[in-house]
Amino acid sequence: MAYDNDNIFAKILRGEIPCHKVFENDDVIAFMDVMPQGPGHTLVVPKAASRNLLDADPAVLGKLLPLVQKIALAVKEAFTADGVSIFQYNEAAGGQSVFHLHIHVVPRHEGVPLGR
Ligand code: DGP
Repeated sequence: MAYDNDNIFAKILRGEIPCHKVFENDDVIAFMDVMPQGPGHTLVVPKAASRNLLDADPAVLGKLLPLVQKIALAVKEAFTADGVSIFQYNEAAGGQSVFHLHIHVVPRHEGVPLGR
């Protein structure tokens, strides 16, 4: 399926819609999820246009994972978490609702059940 330039994350990347930004460099932006599974739920969003992991440029993916690691470590420390869930969905059938590649980073604490 084709990339839709009017998806909500494309609008955030263009600065048309506000977000609570926690990190930005030339390749990615990271901001807080508006429907968090728990405190500190952060989304890491590559600036390059792709619907999801399935159509992403491997060069983009190569830069993305080290940044996900960096942001996950920062979020884990900021929220004094015991662990971190890192996940993403592909296409509606795979659970995706916003069709611009993004990685969920959710701090987790011992004894607190996972959201979903
Ligand atoms: P999914 O496509 O299923 O991986 O989830 C998309 C996530 O994006 C979901 O957790 C809610 C979040 N979200 C949707 N709209 C907005 C928005 O306008 N701003 C922010 N910060 N997050 C959003």
